[in-house]
Amino acid sequence: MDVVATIPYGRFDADNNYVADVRVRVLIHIWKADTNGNGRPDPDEMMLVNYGANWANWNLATMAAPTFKLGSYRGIVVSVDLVRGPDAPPYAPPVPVTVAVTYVDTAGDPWVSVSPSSATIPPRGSATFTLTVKPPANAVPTTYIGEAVVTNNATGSVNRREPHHPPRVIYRASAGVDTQTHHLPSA
Ligand SMILES: [Ca+2]
Ligand SMILES: [Ca+2]
Repeated sequence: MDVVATIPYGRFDADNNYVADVRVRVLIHIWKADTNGNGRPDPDEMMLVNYGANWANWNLATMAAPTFKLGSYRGIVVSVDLVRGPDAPPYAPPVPVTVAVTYVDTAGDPWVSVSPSSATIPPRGSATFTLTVKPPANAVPTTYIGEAVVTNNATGSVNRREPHHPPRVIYRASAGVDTQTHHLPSA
């Protein structure tokens, strides 16, 4: 997840003297719990994940694997503050702030099908799955990246493999222990 907060450059250095008037910072926190029950994330209820605090009219903060880090905590809090610089006027008028949050998640790919969709693999056995990719005729000609996700129904473990061009995933299981390897042979 990326968060970018921006203010107009004219508010950052209105007189162009290279001394900042007002700058913007951006912070990402995890709100662990509403300990005092007031419905709001208070400072002592949050832990800092990342921040951007450069002397600029915009800042970026990133958070990797936000869903995993959030876990069962209360929420993710994105906050922006305006900081008076050394050249700040006595009264700083309201400053418009633009905040853009970009979050990329995985989703099923309708272009890809797998056959068979599941298999029972005996100890020390293997199974072969064939992935078929059918991009539509109007697909934008660029590089697409996907991954094959193999879920072990017995252990619940999930293994991911990025299928660059090999069309097959071979799934091997050892008896009783979760030591499967997923071999991706060359196409
Ligand atoms: Ca200035
Ligand atoms: Ca609270």
